[in-house]
Amino acid sequence: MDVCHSIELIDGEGAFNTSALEDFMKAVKMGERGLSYAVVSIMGPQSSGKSTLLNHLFGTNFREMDAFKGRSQTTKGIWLANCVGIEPFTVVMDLEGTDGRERGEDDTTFEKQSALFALAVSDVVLINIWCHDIGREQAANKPLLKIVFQVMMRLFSPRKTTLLFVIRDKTKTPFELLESALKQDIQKIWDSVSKPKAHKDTPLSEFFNVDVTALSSYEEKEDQFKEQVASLRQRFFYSIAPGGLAGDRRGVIPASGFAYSAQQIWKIIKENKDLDLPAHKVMVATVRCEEIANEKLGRLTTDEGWRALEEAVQIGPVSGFGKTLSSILEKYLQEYDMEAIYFEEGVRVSKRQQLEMKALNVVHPAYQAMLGHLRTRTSEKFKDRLEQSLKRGEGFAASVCDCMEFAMHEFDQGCADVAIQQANWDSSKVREKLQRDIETHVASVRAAKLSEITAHYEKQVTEALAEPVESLFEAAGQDTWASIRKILRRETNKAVSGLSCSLTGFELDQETVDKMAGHLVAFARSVVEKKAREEAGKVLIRMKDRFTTLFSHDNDSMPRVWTGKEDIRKITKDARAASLNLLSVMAAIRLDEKPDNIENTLSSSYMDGSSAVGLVRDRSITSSIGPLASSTWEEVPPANTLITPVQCKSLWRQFNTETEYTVTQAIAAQEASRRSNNWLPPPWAIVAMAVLGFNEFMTLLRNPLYLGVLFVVFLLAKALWVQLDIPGEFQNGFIPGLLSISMRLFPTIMNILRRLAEQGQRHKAPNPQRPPLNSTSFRNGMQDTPLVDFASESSSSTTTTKSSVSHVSL
Ligand SMILES: Nc1nc2c(ncn2[C@@H]2O[C@H](COP(=O)(O)OP(=O)(O)OP(=O)(O)O)[C@@H](O)[C@H]2O)c(=O)[nH]1
Ligand SMILES: [Mg+2]
Repeated sequence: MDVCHSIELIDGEGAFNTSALEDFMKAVKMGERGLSYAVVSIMGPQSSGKSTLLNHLFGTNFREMDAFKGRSQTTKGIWLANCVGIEPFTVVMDLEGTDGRERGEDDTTFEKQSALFALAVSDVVLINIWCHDIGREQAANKPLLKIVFQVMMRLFSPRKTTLLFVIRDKTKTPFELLESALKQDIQKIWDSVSKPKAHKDTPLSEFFNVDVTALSSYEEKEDQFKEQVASLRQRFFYSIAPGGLAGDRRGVIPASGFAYSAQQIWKIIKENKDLDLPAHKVMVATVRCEEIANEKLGRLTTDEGWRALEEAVQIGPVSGFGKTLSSILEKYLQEYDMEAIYFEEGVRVSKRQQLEMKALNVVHPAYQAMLGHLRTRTSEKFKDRLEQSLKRGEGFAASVCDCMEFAMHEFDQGCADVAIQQANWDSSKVREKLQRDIETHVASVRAAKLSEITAHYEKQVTEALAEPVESLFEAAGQDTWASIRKILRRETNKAVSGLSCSLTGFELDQETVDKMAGHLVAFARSVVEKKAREEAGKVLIRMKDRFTTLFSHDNDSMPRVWTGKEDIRKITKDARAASLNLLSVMAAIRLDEKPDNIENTLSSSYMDGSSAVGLVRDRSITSSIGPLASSTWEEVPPANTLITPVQCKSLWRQFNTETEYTVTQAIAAQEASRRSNNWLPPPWAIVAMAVLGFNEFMTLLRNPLYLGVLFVVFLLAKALWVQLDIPGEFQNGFIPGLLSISMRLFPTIMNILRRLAEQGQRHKAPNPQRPPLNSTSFRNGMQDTPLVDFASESSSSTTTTKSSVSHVSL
C-alpha cells in the first residue's frame, strides 16, 4: 500500500465506528487479504511519542502533539491506519495514552478496555516506556503493565501476543542492562498480579513473547532515532511468517471478518464480559460465512445466465440444462469457498452446505419443469413410435415393449442431461409418472384396437348370417333350424378362429381371449335371434303369402285355372298345413337343438282329425280351450319363445279370416266355370245340329228376320275384333298373328259368352262378404312391427288374392 488511510476506530467515549471501519477496509481492500495480514498496536504513557513513532515506523499519519504547545493528550480513543510499504499488509492501532491527566487517576476503565481490545486483536503490541522509568518503583508504565497482565487473564484461552517493549530516550546505559532490568520489572509485576488458580504457576512466557528494543530520543537525536526506527521497521516485514515478530496467531480472524470481529470484541469488552476468543472465532466465522453465503445466493438469483435459463425452461426444454446450471452454481460455490476459506472449517463447511441447499432450492423448480418437459416429450415420442410400429403391422405387445424400452432409455438419458452436478435429485417419481402415462395410453390404444377387431368380426358375422338366415326363414320348413344352427356354427367358428388369430399380437391371457371369443359367439347368436324376432313379426304375412302361393299355383308352379275339377278342400288343407308349419317354425328360437312339441301341438290342434279343414269347424276350434290356451310352450324357455301359444291361436284365427275370401272366390269361380260349361251344348251336339239341321238353317236364312240374326253375328265379330286386338297382333307378322289369334280365339269367345251368362245369372248368385282386412293384427311382446305395416301388408295381400282370383276367373 502506497497511501495511508487512517480512521478513528473507537472514539474517546468508547463508541465503535463501524461504518468508518468498513469504508477503511474497502479503501485498503482488506477483505481480500485472507489470513495474510498483521495487526500491530501501541500502548504507553500519554505523550510518550507513540504517534510519532508509528508515523516514522509505518508511514502513517496519526496526529502528533505539537512539541511547542506542551504535553497534553493528543490521541483520544483508538485510531487505525494501514502501514505504508510493509509486507504483508499490516494495520496499526494508535491507542490513547494510559496516564493522561484529563481522565484523572481513577478513571482507568477505558485504559483497561482499550488494553484488552489491543491484546485480543493484535499480533504485536508495542509498549512505549521511558528509559528513565526502568527499575523505578513509581514508574509510569507499572500500572499499564498490571492492566495488561490482569486483562490477559480475562481472555479465555488467549492467543500468544508479542509484547515489544520500546525503550524511549535511550541513555548511555548498555542495552543489555536496560533489557534485563526491564525484564526483572516485568517479572515482578507478573508475579504481583493475582491470577486464577489454573494459571497460578504459569510463566509469563506462556502468554507472551516478550521482546525489547530501545530508541534514542527523537527530539534530541533525531537522526539516530530515524536510523533505529528504520532498522526496527525491518522486523515488521514478513512478521507473520514462522519465527517472525508476530505471535502464534492462534486466534487470527480472516481479514474479511476483521471489522465484524473487532466490533464484537469491543462490544463484549464494553459489556465487561469475559472474552472467549475461540468461541468468538467461531461466532465470527458463523456470521461471516453466512454473510458470504447470503451474498452468493443473492448474486445467484440475479445471475443473468440463471435468469435466462429459468425463463427458457418455462417455455420448453433446454438442451444442456444440467451442465449450464451446474456451472452457474459451481461459480458461486467456488466464490464462497474462496472467500470463506480462512474461517473455522466446521462453520465454513456447514454454511457451505446451507448455501448449496438454498441454491438448489432456488433452482429446483426449473429442474422439475425440465423433468416435466422431458416426461411430456418422451410420452409424445412413445405415442408416435407406437403408432408407426402398429402401422407397419408389428404385433401390439411387441411394439409396446420395444417402444417402452426406447422411451425409458430416452428418459433416462434426458435425466442425465438435466441432472445437476451439485444435487443428487431423484427423478424416479417422474419416471414412474411417465410409466403410468405410457401404460394409460397403451391401455386406451389396446382397448380401441380390440374394440376395432371385435367390431370387425361382429360385422363379418352379421354379414355372413343376416341374409342367409332371413332367406332360410322365408323358406321356413322342417330343416330350417337345423340349417340355421349349421350356418351359425360354421360362421361362428370361422369368426372365432379369425379373432384368435388377430389377438395373437396382443399377448392377452387366455381368460381374456376366451371371454372375447365367448362374446363373439353370443353376438353371432344374437344376430340370428334378432333376425328370428324380425321374421316372427312378419309371420302372418309370410303365412298368407305361402298360402296364396300354394293355393293359387299347381305343383308345377303354374297359376291355377279353376275349371271345376280341382279338389279345393285338399288344396286348401295342404296350403294351410304349409302355413301352419311356417308358424310352428317361427314360434320359437331353436339354437340349442332341444326337441320341442310345438309343431305337433299346432298340427294336432288345427290339422288332425275332425278339426282338420273347413271354415266353419275351424272357427269352432279357435274358441275351444286346448293346449294353446297358454302363454308358454312346454320345454321352451320364455327367452326362446317368439310367438306364444295364445298368439299362435290368434294368428291362426286372423290367418283363416284373411284367407277365407280367397277360398270363397276359388269355390265361386269353380262353380261359375261349371255352369258356363253347362250353358253351351257340348261340341258334338253343335256339330250334329249343323249336319242334321241344314235345311232348317237355310229356311232360317230365307226368313225375313235373317237381317236381325246377321246383326247379332256382326256384334259378336266386332267384340272379337276388339278383344283379340287383331290389328295389333298382325303387326308382328302375318303367321305369328294368325297363330296367336287362333290360340286365343276360343277362350275369348268363351269369355264373352260367360260374361253374358253371368249378366243373366247375377241375381241368383250374390257376391260373398269380404272379410275386414285389418281388423286384428299380430303383435306380441317381442315384435315391433307396427300395426299399420300389418294393415298395409294385409291389404296388399288381399289385392294379390283378388288379382289371382280375377286371373283364375279369366
Ligand atoms: N523526549 C522525547 N520526546 C519525544 C520523542 N518523540 C516525540 N517526542 C515529543 O513528544 C511529544 C508528544 O508526541 P506524540 O507523538 O504526540 O506523543 P503521544 O504519545 O502520541 O501522545 P498522546 O497521543 O497524547 O498520548 C511531541 O512534542 C513530540 O515531539 C522522543 O523520542 N523523546
Ligand atoms: Mg498520540
